[in-house]
Amino acid sequence: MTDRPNDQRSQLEALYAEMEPESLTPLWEVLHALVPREPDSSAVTHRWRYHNARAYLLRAGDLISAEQAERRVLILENPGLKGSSSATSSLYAGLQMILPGEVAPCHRHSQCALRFVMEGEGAFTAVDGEKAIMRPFDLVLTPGGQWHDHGNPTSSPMIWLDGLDIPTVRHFDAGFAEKWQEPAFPETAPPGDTLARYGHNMRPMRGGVADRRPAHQPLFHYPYAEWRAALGNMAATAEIDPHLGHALEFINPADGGSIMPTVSAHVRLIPQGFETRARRSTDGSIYVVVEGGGTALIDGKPLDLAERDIFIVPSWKTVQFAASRPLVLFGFSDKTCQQKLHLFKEELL
Ligand code: 1HN
Repeated sequence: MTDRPNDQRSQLEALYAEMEPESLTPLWEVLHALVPREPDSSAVTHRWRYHNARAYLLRAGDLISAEQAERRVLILENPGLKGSSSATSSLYAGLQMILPGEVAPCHRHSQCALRFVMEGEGAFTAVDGEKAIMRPFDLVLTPGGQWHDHGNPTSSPMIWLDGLDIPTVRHFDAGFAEKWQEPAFPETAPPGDTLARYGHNMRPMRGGVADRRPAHQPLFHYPYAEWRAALGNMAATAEIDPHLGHALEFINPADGGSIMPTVSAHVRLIPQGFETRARRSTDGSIYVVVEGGGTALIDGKPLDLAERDIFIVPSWKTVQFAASRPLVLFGFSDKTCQQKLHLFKEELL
């Protein structure tokens, strides 16, 4: 009687071994893992202390130039996704440093990138030949397919967080990249030109003449001074969302949608003493602590938060924030990409 299952098992194993060279494998051995009852991310909750990462980045700065490295970046690799260069299953994050006088040479690629400035003032990212002069906590985009180079004409190191949709593009095997023939793209417009034209809920009106900027993705600079003022005004006047705190999403002025086709980004302010209600969503997220401090309770485990910490909340893990001081967060995720695929889900607990 007990022979039968063993017999079945050994015959199945023999079948698998014979099929294997022909690249045939049994679904019934993996079905539950392929189609889990609910998301079961390999990504884990993790926090990087900015000052620790910064020290390693400065050491790398003594050893390799931005030009030699092409981009001098320490990847924030999720410990649950080792070897994948991913921070969440769909997004990459890294800390990039550019030292005084350095340039990071011009290139373009299918992948969309955002920069969130951590430290320094006055270096630039040039997008299709127009510089965005960067200040702490500015958000700068280099949308897919747009030429970009970075430079630091100041006397201090400049450090920012890079966020890219690298794992998403890799998933689709749809990425192209090329280098520009010179380190910098020729200047096409004065710094701030696009922000002036597209950054104020308006856009240039033209009688059928195409604009210099791509119609689907014109704006690429969201200065801290502007988003922080908007968030402060909201916190002073609006009723607080019990799950999010005061939260504002960055939008693309071309269509009112997310900042880029694969990436959504937002900022939030959680007042001192406020505790958000538990919430979970399918978009694994990367956060930066911009101001203040407190605790993130992720899947019941407390994570202490200090200024400039960077942390991951994986897909479908419940999260609650408690602010011991007014807590300002920047966060980004693949929410818009999931929404386009009708996959996004959130649960308010
Ligand atoms: C990239 O283009 C930048 O332009 C930074 O600063 C990080 C990581 C992988 C691929 C391209 C940049 C990147 C990247």
